[in-house]
Amino acid sequence: MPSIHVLNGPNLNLLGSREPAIYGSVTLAEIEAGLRARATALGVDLVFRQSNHEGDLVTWIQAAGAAGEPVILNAGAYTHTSIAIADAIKGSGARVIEVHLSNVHARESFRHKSFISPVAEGVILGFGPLSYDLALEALTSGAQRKKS
Ligand code: CA2
Repeated sequence: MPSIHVLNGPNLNLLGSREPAIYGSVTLAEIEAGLRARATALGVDLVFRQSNHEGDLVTWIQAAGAAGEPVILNAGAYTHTSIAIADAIKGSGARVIEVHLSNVHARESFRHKSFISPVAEGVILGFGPLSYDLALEALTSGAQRKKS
């Protein structure tokens, strides 16, 4: 069964506990459970991970790229800072859909910059947990990879 890697960056483990006005009240475990149910129905295996450490995300992206398996990536605040994550995507050839719970463009200007968007296949943001579901849909609907 093919695997889809769902990788979550720093502080996403705090979802549901603080800042509900921005991120809602759903926990990361609840996002995982909902996504797993959808994935099972679609016949795909999910590898769902979260780390507060940039290097973990780099390692996981490299591994997904080497395995030829796609990634749904919410890199959290590393989105706005991490050349290392962008390099891992580009260098490993990983197919990546960038997701965000919030509409980062409606927030502080430092969140408007993404180092990931230029190396991602697509970006889905602002739909809360549904952003993850839409990314899964994009990866499983037969949408063609855009060559860059
Ligand atoms: O909207 C998103 O999904 C973000 O990737 C979430 C990140 C933020 O830094 C990005 O700009 C946009 C933050 C992760 C969650 O942070 C929390 C902090 C406190 C309480 C709950 C979540």
